[in-house]
Amino acid sequence: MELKGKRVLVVGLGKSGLAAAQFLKERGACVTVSDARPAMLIAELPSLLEQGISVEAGSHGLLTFRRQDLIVVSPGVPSSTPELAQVRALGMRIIGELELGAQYLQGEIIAITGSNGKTTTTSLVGEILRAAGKPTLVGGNIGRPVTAMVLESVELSELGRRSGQAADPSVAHQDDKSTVWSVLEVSSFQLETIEAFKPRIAMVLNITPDHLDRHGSFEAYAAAKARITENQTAENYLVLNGENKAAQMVAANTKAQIYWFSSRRPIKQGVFVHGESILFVPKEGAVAEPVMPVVEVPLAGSHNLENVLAAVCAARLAGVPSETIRAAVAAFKAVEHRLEFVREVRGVSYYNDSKATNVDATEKAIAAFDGGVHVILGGKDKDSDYSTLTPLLRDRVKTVITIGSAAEKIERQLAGVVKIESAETLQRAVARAEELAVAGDTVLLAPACASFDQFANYEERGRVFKDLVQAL
Ligand code: UMA
Repeated sequence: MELKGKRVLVVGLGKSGLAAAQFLKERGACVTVSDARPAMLIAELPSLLEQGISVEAGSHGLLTFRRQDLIVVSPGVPSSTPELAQVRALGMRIIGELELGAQYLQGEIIAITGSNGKTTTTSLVGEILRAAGKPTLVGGNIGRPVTAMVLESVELSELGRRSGQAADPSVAHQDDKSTVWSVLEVSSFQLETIEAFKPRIAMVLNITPDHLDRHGSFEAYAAAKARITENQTAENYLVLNGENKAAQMVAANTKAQIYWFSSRRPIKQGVFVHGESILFVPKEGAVAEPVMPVVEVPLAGSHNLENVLAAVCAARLAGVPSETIRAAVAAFKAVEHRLEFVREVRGVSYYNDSKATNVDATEKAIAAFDGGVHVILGGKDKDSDYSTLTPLLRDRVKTVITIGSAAEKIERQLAGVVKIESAETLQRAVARAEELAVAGDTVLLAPACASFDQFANYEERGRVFKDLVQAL
């Protein structure tokens, strides 16, 4: 893509917008950024202006949008934003930050999407590839914009070339020690605005209801996720969860080679659990290779076992030997805010799963414990149906403690199912949980909601929870 001299508008000035604006500027584009926030809230304003980047703040102006050759949107900006809808109707080119960055990344891409488990799986795949000695970068929705990864991918790739490890250029897709691997966590928001994004290995871990407020329907949300394979060809791989209906449906629309993973039954090509072992079948009809014993998986919960199976599959497809995978998985530590053990206080265990920002994730978090759970639910509602938690709450939960703006809806939908207490704030919720819990119980922050009503993001919510628990 030729950027020199092009007028490019970046919409949204969070992490992605900032990285994209700087990336575009470095490549000679004439860059404007537009953010709905008032100028006084944009800390980077002086430095942007100093770099010669124009800034529109406080609202989006249609004229600014119309004046461009290209528009790059941040993931959090809905495509229904009126100014975007209007210039799209005029035929203007609109891409996301992921698409922009991915066009310039060197080497191969492993892209991981799913409603839950993306971050853990992305981190784990990254760790395994690093353990195998492959030049590896990890980014995307996990927190590092793709445009911010490009420079490092170019440098790593040149380093490999100079050290004489380059592959024979006449052989397509030949992997070698110098191939840079970018492991990207990708969200439905990012996939909505791709054009040519083409991962060597794409993975759909699961698709369950989330972000319905943004996508409008589950079908639209699933369709956005399915775009991960849209540009893949027969040399590429698509790794799918054999036990998740919506993920299975992605198989109908791909040209890539499909690999399945399953924790419940043997499958013909991919990774599955058989007895006490994790096995990989490299090709339909081939003998299953043992990768590692299940007991060596260090993460709690059956959902995490699925994440491990998916990561094993991607790593084998990227050419990592089983012994390396086994050692890297066994050494892997739970990612912060994902069913993270915080502390035991008077026999009560406290877990931080602040990343459980939807009902399905909360369901999985609760299911990781046998019973005696006091769960903190609430935050900003995303048009979710909390009543689907009913059987699990009856089975394993002693108390639901609600916080945030979704509290009333949660209390209404779960009335009569289990004891519910309203705490409003996380601080009061932790204090109340401490009073209610007895030795052997678990206090779990797994809110099933976004955090934005009371916190900057789920990370801040998780850190506040951990601080409160440490102070008990
Ligand atoms: N904004 C506008 N106009 C709008 C909407 C927003 O100008 O109509 C502005 C806001 O005022 C703000 C900026 O856009 O200044 C925020 O942009 P953003 O929401 O895209 O946030 P970033 O900081 O760029 O973070 C994004 C991802 N955020 C979202 O998808 C909401 C981060 O994922 C990601 O880590 C980061 O890019 C780097 O790739 C977060 C997330 O919550 C963790 N993701 C969702 C999830 O995991 O469920 C998808």
